[in-house]
Amino acid sequence: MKQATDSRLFSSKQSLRQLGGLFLCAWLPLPLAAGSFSAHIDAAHPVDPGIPWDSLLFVQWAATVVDYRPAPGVGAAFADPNNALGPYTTSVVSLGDLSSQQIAGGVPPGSITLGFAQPFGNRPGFDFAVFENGFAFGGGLFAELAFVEVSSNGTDFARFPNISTNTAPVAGSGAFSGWDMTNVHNLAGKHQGGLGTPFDLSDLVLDPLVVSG
Ligand SMILES: [Ca+2]
Ligand SMILES: [Ca+2]
Repeated sequence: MKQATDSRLFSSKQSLRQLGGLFLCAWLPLPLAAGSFSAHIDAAHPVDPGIPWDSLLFVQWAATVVDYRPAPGVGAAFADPNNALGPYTTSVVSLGDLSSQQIAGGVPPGSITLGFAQPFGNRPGFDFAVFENGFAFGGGLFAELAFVEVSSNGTDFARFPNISTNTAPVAGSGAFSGWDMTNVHNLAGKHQGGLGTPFDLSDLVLDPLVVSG
């Protein structure tokens, strides 16, 4: 992969609630670090730190909506894909949720594809970040996670290798089910709102699509 001009997000099976403008403001203690990766509030982790939206590291934001295909049932108030463009705000666009029946029935998850004005390639360190509006809850994150894919030609998309070893919410996290993000890597949405999840195109150097040019 020489350049990444588009990035595409897919809502995942771990999406628990429809993405929306729900925000809580609460002080919560630092969660116990159980896994190898950053917690949802960790902006200093050596592997995958959340990056504050106002960091000077950011040199451009997504500029164009190439494609937007929400899962069925997304209300009009959350279906404006232009909310994904430009600097981070609390305005959101939803990719939607699938029920277990829909997943079993093969209904595709929601997706959005965004383009950048200045194509970029793999440089030292992280190359871009994705923001979601998850919030801390019960020692974990009320999380809506997404696969992330990139493309240099707009047709072939390489998916970042990713992992979540969670099998259950943080014990006792309550109604919104906080999840332990130290067990999650390379899935968009693993950091709380305002912190972007970083991605390094180096993770894709062995992807067959990249190897084949
Ligand atoms: Ca959300
Ligand atoms: Ca890089």
